[in-house]
Parts: sequence; structure tokens; C-alpha cells
Amino acid sequence: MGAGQPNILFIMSDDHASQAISCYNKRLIDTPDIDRIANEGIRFDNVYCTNALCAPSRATILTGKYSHINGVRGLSDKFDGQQQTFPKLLQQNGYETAIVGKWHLGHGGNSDPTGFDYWNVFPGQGKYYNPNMIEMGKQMTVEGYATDVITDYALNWLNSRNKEQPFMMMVHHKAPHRPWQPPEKYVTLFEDMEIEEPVTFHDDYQNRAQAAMMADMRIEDLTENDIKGTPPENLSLQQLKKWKYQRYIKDYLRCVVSIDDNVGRLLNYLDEQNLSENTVVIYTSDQGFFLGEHGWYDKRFMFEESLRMPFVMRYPKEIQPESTSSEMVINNDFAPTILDYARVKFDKTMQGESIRPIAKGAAPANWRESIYYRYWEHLTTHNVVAHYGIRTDKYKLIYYYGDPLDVKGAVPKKVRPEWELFDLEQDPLELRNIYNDPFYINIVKELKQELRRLRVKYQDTV
Ligand SMILES: [Ca+2]
Repeated sequence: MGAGQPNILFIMSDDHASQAISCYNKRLIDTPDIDRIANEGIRFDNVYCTNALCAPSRATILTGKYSHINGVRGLSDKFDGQQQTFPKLLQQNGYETAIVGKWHLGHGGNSDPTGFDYWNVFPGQGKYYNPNMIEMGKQMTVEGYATDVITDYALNWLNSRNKEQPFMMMVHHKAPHRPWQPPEKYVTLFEDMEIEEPVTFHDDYQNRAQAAMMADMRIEDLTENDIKGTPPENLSLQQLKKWKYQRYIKDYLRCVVSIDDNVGRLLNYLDEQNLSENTVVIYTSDQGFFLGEHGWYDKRFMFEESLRMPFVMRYPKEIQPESTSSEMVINNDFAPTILDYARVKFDKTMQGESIRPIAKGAAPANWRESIYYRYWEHLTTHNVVAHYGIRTDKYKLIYYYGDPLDVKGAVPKKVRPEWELFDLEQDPLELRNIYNDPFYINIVKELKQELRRLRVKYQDTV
């Protein structure tokens, strides 16, 4: 193995909110295998995606760059695989590389996975049952449940890899993405219990920008396909919402239990092969998700539940067990971090920093104190207004600029621009927009200055 380069196992699920991982929050579910990574390594508590949507987050993770630089601002944009990515750099520097599962960055032309010695991915969103897969360009249908199938292929590849080289494998689950279809063995799990609703379940969207009221992602609007059944007749709107929530959250959690099982399979394999010591294991999700908070499902907004990504990492050689960090991390940091562990240099056009020193125990001097976010897909599915903003440890300032700009797929309709400010200490649930409160005039001024600085720094001044 070249110059002490560790193996890297990057496991990412789709739409897995940290509220549904027990090392972050014990309210909903027990996830012993994901927790094991945190217990034997580090749990990062403030990791944020910079555009809370599947394809954009994936493009940012591969390139270390913001959406407007890597070209994937929304779901209609295809990824240009000719650009620099961390898997390519690893491949050029002694690693054998692979990706299995969800790709979701387009296919054909320049959009097939590049930088991988082996790839076997779903076309588009992928299916839960008997999924179609494209293995190195060849289409096939595989019998089984997606999360198990992906892990099977991952284990097969690990077994057949070239053991003279370090490996980097990305295992990308479709679950627990909509339509939340669980494996057959778990379809009745949680059936006899009532899952507690989140405290903001009955949010009425008052005292906020119109964007929240406009959004079309309320629990009561979940379709029969989503909840796999027909609601009882004569329910009031409130009763219907509560009924649908139980159906929704239970299926979501059933999918998560299966992910956790399959994370366990990979961890066990590393143990059996004596690979645990020399492998960096990461578990994350492409962004967070609303699990009934604010009365919603889905993501897109810069609000905490969708902005926040789970991120746990284990590397016994460097990371103390049961470590935690509250430093602000963004998904642009993943590529520089992995390259840092692999001892591979990268050019500074990547818009992130390595968090390896933080995981080792000390944040570099002048570590960031604010993060920049931008959601570009104006008024598409779920009718969310495009916005950008800044989050510090105490405040969040969001600007709904109300213009579709030239983003592919965006609806060409302008809406009234609006600002939102939340005091995250006083109002962690983000229920009260205080942008117009005179008490915060100076805070707003400072945050706008910092927002401008970040927009210039990241070359996003449109
Ligand atoms: Ca996603």
C-alpha cells in the first residue's frame, strides 16, 4: 500500500435526516450500526449542505465546488464529468476506486461516472424493488431490495479488488428517498406504535416570509402512492394530516432500519478482513429532510432540518473514539478532506477545506464562522422560491430574491423579494422572522456584509 495511504469507504444515503439517527437524536429510531461509526470515531454536529437537493449536493461532494461552479444548480442540469473530481485524483494517485448505487447526475456523454475503476449505478432516481442498474455502461435488472443489492455489489467489489492498492469506494443508497418503500421484512415494523409528532408539526407559517406558506410539501398533501393506502373517510384536515404522518414516518424509518443493517454488514466485513484500522469510514446523507417539522416533508429550504447533514467518521489511527465537533463544515469540505487523508494534493479551486485536523482534535486557526447556502431551483417541484443566505452560530439570514434567473427547469415567474432573519439562540425552531425588528438593525448590517464577503469569495455574485 502506497506511502501509508488509508482505504476510504464513503457511505451516503439519500434524504436521511440526522433526526432519524440515534447518535444525533434518540426520539425516532435506534441505529446501532451508524452509531458505531460515531462511537468509534467522531460525530460532526454542524455539517451543512450548500444546496439542499440530491444532484447538486452530489456534484459538490465530487468536486468540492459550489453549484454555480460545478454546473449542477438544479435537477435538470447534467454533470460534466470532464471536470476535476476527488475520485479522479485518487485514481491518479495510487487508489483503486469504485461507486455503487445512486449516481443521479445524468447518463451518457460526459455524465457517466468518471474517475472510477468500477461503477455500477442506478439510472436516474433508481427503484427500491428489483432495481435496474448500469454496470460499466451495461444495463441490467437485479432482483432484490435496493439497499441490500447495493451492499451486495459493494462487498463483491471489495472482495475482488486489487489488494495491492488502497481502495476508495462510494456506497450510495437510494433509501430513504421518496417513495419510502421498505424491504418486505420490515413492512409491519412500528405498526403497533404511535410516533410522536415534532413540535413544529402544526406550524401556521405566520410571522415569516411568504415562501414558507407558498411551499407545496405539506404532510396532508402526501399522495396515496406516498403513503401506500387510502385514508379513512370523513377525516378532518387535522386528522388526515396526523394519519398521513404516521404512514409516512413509519415507512421512512423502516427504510432507515435497512440502511443501518447494511452499514453493519460493511463494518463487519472490514473487521473480518482486518481492514478497520486502516480505513477511513464516513457515513453521511446528501442533505437533510423534513420529518414533519413545519408540517412538511422534502428539503430545499435553508431551514435547519434540510440544511443539516449527518456526518460521522471513523479512522482509529487518528480519531479518538467518542469524539464530537461543533465546527461548521460544508459539503464542499468532503473532497479536500478525503484527499488530505489520501495524502493527495489538490488545487485551490476546490471551495472547501480539509476537516482532518478537526477530526484529529484541533480546528485550524481561523476556521470558518459562517457558511454560504444557495438554492437555485425557483418554483419547481414543491414550489420553493429560490434563495441564498448565511448561517453563523447565532443567526441565519435568508434572501428570497424572487427571480428564476436562467436556471434550467426553473419556472419563469418572479415573486416579491423578501428577507428572513432568525435568532437561532432565541428561536432555534425558526418560527419568528425578526428581519424588521429594529433591535437587530446592526446585526442585519453585519450579516449582510459577511454574506457579501462570502458571495465574492465563492464567486457567486449573480
Ligand atoms: Ca437527496
